[in-house]
Amino acid sequence: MSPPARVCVVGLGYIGLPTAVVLANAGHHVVGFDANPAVERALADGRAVIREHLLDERLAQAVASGRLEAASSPVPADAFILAVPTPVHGLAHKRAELRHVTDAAEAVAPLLRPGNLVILESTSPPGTTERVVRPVLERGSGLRAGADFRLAHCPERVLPGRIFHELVHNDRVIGGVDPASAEAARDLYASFVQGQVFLTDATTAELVKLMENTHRDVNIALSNEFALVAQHLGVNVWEAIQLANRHPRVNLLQPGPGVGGHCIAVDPWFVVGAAPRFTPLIAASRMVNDGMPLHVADLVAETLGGLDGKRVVALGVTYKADVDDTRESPSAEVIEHLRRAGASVMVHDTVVQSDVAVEDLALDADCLLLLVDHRAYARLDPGTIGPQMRHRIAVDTRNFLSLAPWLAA
Ligand code: SAJ
Repeated sequence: MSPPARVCVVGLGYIGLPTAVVLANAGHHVVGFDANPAVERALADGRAVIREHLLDERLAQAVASGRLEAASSPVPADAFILAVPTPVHGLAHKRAELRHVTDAAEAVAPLLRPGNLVILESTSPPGTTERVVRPVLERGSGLRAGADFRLAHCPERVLPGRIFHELVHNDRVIGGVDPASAEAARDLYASFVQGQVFLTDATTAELVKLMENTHRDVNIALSNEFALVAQHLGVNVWEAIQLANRHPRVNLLQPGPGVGGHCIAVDPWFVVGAAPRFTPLIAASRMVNDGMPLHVADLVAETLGGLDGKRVVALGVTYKADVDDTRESPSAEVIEHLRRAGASVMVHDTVVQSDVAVEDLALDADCLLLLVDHRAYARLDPGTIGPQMRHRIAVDTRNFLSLAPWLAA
């Protein structure tokens, strides 16, 4: 598909919208659809409802060029990209919710014509493209995947905050239901991807994506478990990790108050769900990471000598530093534990709300609890915050605040 094509992008979230913009600015004619009408209206006005570095200007450029438009339902196209959410639900062992994927496939199926290409970009359990999307598309179109239309899975690995850079420069893995499907998808991505593109089958591509994020989740769990061990032994885990990482082939990740976001905290469950008998380590790692918010609340309780009636200022509600995404944020769970134990918690987040100053929230507070290492928090001045507080206690779950000035205050 080297010449410009008509592309219909279904799902205009953190991945779909930047992908639609990059495709339009690469010369394709892109029509974007999202189940949320507010997203469609914003796109029609050349605006985004999400925040991402460079998105506003790149989106305005794409809309102004006439190559990116909004639609109230999917439209016929040469290629369809499904970039809809794939959350998990349930309590302990979570299961994939594929409703948005099947809804998107059902909406696209009647529009399919021979020679069309359908790409599932959503991170999905292994087998979703072959066993969920393929039958829905074939049933709804009367066409056969592979023989009549092309079908591939192309996961993304972009880092929020760097999406426009990584969409172009990251290597991509493309998995087709047959080689022709993988090649057709490669031709489309070749119009903007400068990284290397690797072709494989759909299920391998699905598993590759899950392996990338599961690897990270398991390694974060290991560092979180070391944090619990170090605390038990009276060792500074941050110092120990820094020293261990001096080994040329050791790279321990950072402990934290839990693992948030709709990727690292979610994707491992897709692997557990696909092979529960073979994934005790992956499941246990999820449990370790999901146990950190309660551990942080216990740490604050221990430090304050109890939580009832105490005033805590929580800094950071997004799932990680310098992003505005609060989905699956561990901070929310920490705050919930503290409140349930009788503490009153004032919440501040320098990225998602900045109408109140930390100094004001610190008035008569017993504890300052840093949960997210937003860059801006490095500028907090303990000299002005300390005197406001009833007790001068700070709990830093990210080893982020510089120790000397805070200890001095
Ligand atoms: N975290 C730690 N300790 C660490 C690193 C992260 O506690 O050492 C926590 C963060 O605070 C956050 C969570 O883990 O709550 C996830 O953070 P992240 O840095 O992994 O960032 P994500 O989820 O935005 O991006 C990941 C990336 N995947 C990998 O690095 C393998 C990104 O490339 C993926 O595209 C993205 O997931 C995704 O969308 O799948």
